[in-house]
Amino acid sequence: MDLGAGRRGVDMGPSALRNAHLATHLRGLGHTVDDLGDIAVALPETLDKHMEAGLVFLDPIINACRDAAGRVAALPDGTFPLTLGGDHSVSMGTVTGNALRGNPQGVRSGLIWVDAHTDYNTPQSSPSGNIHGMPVAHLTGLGDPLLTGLGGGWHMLPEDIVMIGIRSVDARERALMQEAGILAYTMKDVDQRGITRIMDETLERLGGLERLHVSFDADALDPTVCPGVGTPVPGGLTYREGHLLMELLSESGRVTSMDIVEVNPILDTRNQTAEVMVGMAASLLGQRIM
Ligand code: HAR
Ligand code: MN
Ligand code: MN
Repeated sequence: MDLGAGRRGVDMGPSALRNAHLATHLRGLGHTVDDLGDIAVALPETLDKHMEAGLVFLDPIINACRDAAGRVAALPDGTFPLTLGGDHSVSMGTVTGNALRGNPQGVRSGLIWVDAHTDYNTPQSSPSGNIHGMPVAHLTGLGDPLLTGLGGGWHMLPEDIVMIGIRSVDARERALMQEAGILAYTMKDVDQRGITRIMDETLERLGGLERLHVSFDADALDPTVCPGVGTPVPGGLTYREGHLLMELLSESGRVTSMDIVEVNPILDTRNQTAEVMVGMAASLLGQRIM
C-alpha cells in the first residue's frame, strides 16, 4: 500500500522487488521460497482523503496491518517471514504478527529499524499526518488507540529497539524518542564508529531476545544507491555499509524476520532500488562465501 506515505507509488514496491528476482536469488542461496501474494488494500483514488484525529487513511491502514499481522502470526515454525512494502506503516502489522507467532500474548522481541527517519511521530506530533512516519511510536503503545491496539495488549519495549542510519527527525518526534529512551545510531555515529562496532553493540543490547526483526526502509541507504524512495535524505548508508550491516546480522544467526519497505518504482532509475534491496535481503539470508 502507499496510503501511509505522502507520495504515490510505493504500493508498486512489491512488484518491483519480485521483478528484481527476489525469489530466484533466495532460492539460489538454498532457501525454499513461498510467495503468499499481496494483501488487498483499497486504492487511494477510491477513498476520500481526509485527516481523522491527525491521521490520513487510518481505517484502510488498520485493516491492512491487521491482515499482515494475522498472516505473519499464522506462519508455521521454522519459516522466516520476509514482508515487502509498501509504505512503512505496514511494519506495525508485521512486527506485531512476528511477536504474536505461536503465542497470542506476544513474545518480547527485538527490533532493528534501519531508516533515515525514526518514524516515532504520534498523531499529535506529526507534521504531515502520514502514518508511515508513526509506526514505531505506535508499536511502543504511543499514539492512536486503534493503531496501538493491533497486538491486543502486546507492545514493543523501547529498550528492545535499535535504530540505524538516522538523519531526519522532527523536533517533537525527537523529544518523544528521548523520553522513551530509544537507542538511535545516526549517520554521524556510522561515520565516526563504523557499522562493525555499531552492530556489536546492537546485538549485545538485544542480547537476551530470541526474536529479532529487521525493518529495512530503502531510504536508509544513500539516495545515489537507492533513488527510488519518496523521502530521500542525502548522506545515507553506502552500498557496502548496507551489505556489511546485513552480513553481520546474518553471521549472528539471530534475525528471525524482515521487512523491505518504501521502494518507489515511479521515482526509481531502471529498478535500481529494488535490485539493491534484493541484494540486502540476500546478504541477510545468505552464508559467507569464503
Ligand atoms: N518525519 C516525517 C513525517 O512524519 C517524514 C517521515 C516519513 N518518511 C519515511 N519514513 N519514509 O521512514 O511526516
Ligand atoms: Mn521508515
Ligand atoms: Mn524513511
